[in-house]
Amino acid sequence: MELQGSRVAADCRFAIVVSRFNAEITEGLLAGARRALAEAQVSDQNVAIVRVPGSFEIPLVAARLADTGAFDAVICIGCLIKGDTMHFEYIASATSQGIMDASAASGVPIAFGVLTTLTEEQAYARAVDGPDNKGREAALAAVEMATLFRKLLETDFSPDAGER
Ligand code: DLZ
Repeated sequence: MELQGSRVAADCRFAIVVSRFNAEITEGLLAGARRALAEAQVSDQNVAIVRVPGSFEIPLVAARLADTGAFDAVICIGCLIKGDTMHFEYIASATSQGIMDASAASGVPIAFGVLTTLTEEQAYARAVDGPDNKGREAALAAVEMATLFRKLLETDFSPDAGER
């Protein structure tokens, strides 16, 4: 048996958590994510967008949204740019671990669209319209995982399932 998700998620529901910190970049990532969802035939009414102050706040809100059971997947969007202090390291580590923990605890796929770059130029290059947009990549992963999870729910994995 081989299983994988699909590129079309017309009947799936998604939540996008977007950080306002570095908003010029996160809005570009959000636009990329929304375009990818539209290409996957996800209607706007099946997409909830929730804004938070910074990346550090993303995991808690992603966990809350996942726990509602209303969404097939959650997409996290943020932008951390390395500064002169240790802030970057702490927030990047807490955010990525928190998102992973939220996904594991809820059982809901949560895609990681949080940039962690050394410079602003690197961040802008990953937020422009096109195939390299990391919000787009996160949304495509969310579509694939959401549709895969639907298939996993419907699949009978018992050893004699094929004989029925
Ligand atoms: C404080 C802070 C700093 C220094 N840098 C960033 C950043 O590059 N990207 C980002 O998303 N958020 C940053 N923040 C804000 C924190 O994520 C958080 O919102 C605050 O520490 C308040 O909890």
